[in-house]
Amino acid sequence: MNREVDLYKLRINIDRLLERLDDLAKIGAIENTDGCSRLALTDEDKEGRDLVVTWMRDLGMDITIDGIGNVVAVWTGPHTDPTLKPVMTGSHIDTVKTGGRYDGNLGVLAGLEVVETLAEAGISTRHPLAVGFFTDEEGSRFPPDMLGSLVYVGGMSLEDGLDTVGIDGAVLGDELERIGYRGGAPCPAVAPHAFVELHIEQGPVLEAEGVTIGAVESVQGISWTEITIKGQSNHAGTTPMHLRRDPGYAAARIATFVRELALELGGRQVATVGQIKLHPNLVNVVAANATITVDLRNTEEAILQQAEQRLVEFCDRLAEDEKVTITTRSLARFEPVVFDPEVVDRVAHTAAELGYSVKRMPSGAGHDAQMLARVCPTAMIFTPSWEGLSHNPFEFTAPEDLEAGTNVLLHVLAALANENGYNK
Ligand code: HGY
Ligand code: MN
Ligand code: MN
Repeated sequence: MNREVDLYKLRINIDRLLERLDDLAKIGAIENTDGCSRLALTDEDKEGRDLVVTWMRDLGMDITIDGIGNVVAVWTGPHTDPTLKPVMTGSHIDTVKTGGRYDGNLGVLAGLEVVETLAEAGISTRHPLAVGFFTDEEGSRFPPDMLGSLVYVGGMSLEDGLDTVGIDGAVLGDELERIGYRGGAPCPAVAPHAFVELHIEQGPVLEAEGVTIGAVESVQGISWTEITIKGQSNHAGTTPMHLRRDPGYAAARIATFVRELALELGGRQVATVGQIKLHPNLVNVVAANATITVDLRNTEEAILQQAEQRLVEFCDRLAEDEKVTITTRSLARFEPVVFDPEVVDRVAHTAAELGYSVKRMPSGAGHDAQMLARVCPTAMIFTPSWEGLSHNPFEFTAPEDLEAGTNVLLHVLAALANENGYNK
């Protein structure tokens, strides 16, 4: 029996969620901060996976691991129809090297909190509930980002995923084998009934406007390019300026160009140079070569394409002027994604009915939800980020906001899994 009135009054246990967040953050903890470092498929990632799988098992969930290491746990309550497709939530537990404890981790642990809250209340949903974590969402070790969920929905073949070479030369499939998470469940997976991801905003908007919940309507387009510049190594003291073919200088020009380009295009255009490597990287040597990464993003696909084209043209001119050779390699390219309006409405209405302030907004960051949106009705829930900080060990979201986001997740998932629109 589904005691709907009880369901409506149900709220999550924030202390239990905070404790799990704390326990997971201890793995790969970054000294003197609350952050953690668990790059995809490292020993720390394995340890984090093992802990979350243990919690899934303790909740009596049915766990599957697929060929790219995505882990999905399914919960069926006493009155669940196991033949129905699960309503799914989840995110990622891999982090960037200087990560916070909430990015991704909140979405996975909030999913477990929802299951535990329903189970202890003796309330089950018609559709099963699934909680997953996807491999290599960050993509900073093995580009592109959202690699695991991309394979999960069939956007990348399993073989290509496994053959991906990391920035450290490691092969993804070997690392997956090494940590014992190369599973047997098929990729792509059977699409869930719906997918909702809870995530910190990782930006300044909700905090600046004093809003508790973001009803995320879309994710902006992403373009990652690795640019390799080859010049001529030479003596820093003896080489006249007009004889130099200096990749270090060329890399610096690209970095300033993309900043100026973003400011010129305006709107939501952003541009980031996150990585610059010089070789031999010595104080008295004109570099032989340089590698630089450029991350361009925009909510408008056409403008993102314009930005990419301007970068190509700039590099062509620069190569000629500086007598260097410039080659580029795309590391990630995803068009903007619009979430399912009905699910977004459900997030917004649920937040309001629970008494939280809510704002409809786009996501600046990439998320696994943008891949699940290819195969089922999908949306996201945001909670505020302190000072908009993320991909930074000092990332923080207040407990009351974590609680609010997880309560919204509980009731959105329950409504979708009961299809009774009880809180439409
Ligand atoms: O790059 C991103 O937006 C995400 O953190 N992977
Ligand atoms: Mn994330
Ligand atoms: Mn991230």
